Amino acid sequence: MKKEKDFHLSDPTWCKGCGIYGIFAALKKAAVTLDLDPEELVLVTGIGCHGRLNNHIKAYGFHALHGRTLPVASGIKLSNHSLSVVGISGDGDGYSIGLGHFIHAMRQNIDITYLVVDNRLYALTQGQTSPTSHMGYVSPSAPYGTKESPLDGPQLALVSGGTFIARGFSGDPKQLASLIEKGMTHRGFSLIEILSPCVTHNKVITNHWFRENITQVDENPEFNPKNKTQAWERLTKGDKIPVGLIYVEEKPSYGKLVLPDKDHPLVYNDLSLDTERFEKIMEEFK
Ligand SMILES: Cc1ncc(C[n+]2csc(CCOP(=O)(O)OP(=O)(O)O)c2C)c(N)n1
Ligand code: SF4
Repeated sequence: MKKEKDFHLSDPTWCKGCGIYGIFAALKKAAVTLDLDPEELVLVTGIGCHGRLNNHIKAYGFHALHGRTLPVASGIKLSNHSLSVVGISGDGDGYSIGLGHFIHAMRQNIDITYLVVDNRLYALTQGQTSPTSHMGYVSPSAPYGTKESPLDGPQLALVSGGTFIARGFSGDPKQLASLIEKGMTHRGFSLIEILSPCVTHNKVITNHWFRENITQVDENPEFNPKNKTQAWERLTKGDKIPVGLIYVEEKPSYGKLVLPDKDHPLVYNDLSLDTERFEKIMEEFK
């Protein structure tokens, strides 16, 4: 059995107190609980402070273009389905430039886990307004205050056909690790949005603010995450931000539907190169 230190490649350099440290801890914990080997895990990240997560975790890593986490993660999973693939985006990366991919990956139900680090701004580029920034947020890109309503990722996921929708908080890495484990065990697309303070640029939505403004979905014993109506009500009613496993549904994943043939080379993972075919293709492009 591996230990968390087996997934620790190097010490991170995020600002002191940054929420991403909690996500770093939770990811390593989830990998240990799932009894993974580093070579069975792939972390695909976008561009942003969150993007440094794969620099410090011992696993395969792919630092994708800004907003392109999901196409890369989907491609890796569909070409080698034995890997555990985790995509990681920021709220800018995932809900702005990468939003089209988010909706399509959701309805395709590709078997990957997607973590969206929601610090409510573009952190790496110095705190500009992002799609989840609150109305009135004064930022370098909105000096008179943000005039747009924020986007809610889990709400969008539910109406886009998401089959596993959860929200965690970087200040509770134990619960977050358990949500990541459940997401990675789910056979289909799993979204885990992670509330995570940016202590350097966000002086309003702080760690304390998140603690004061979240509510646990399982506090209500009547809540059933398999009930879509209840999930929608939980996501849209009330003043507090629901945290926990919000919705889960069993549905065949994209991989199961497109690769039903057990003898298909991708299914038994024979990724050896068919040299003859490859040379023929290359010849056509000469
Ligand atoms: C195509 C493209 N557009 C814009 C940028 C500039 N850029 C780099 S990171 C970033 C936003 C980062 O915000 P987010 O995705 O929320 O990540 P965070 O830094 O908050 O973790 C932007 C706009 C880029 N690298 N590539
Ligand atoms: S700028 Fe914000 S998100 Fe980036 S490392 Fe610092 S605290 Fe974390």
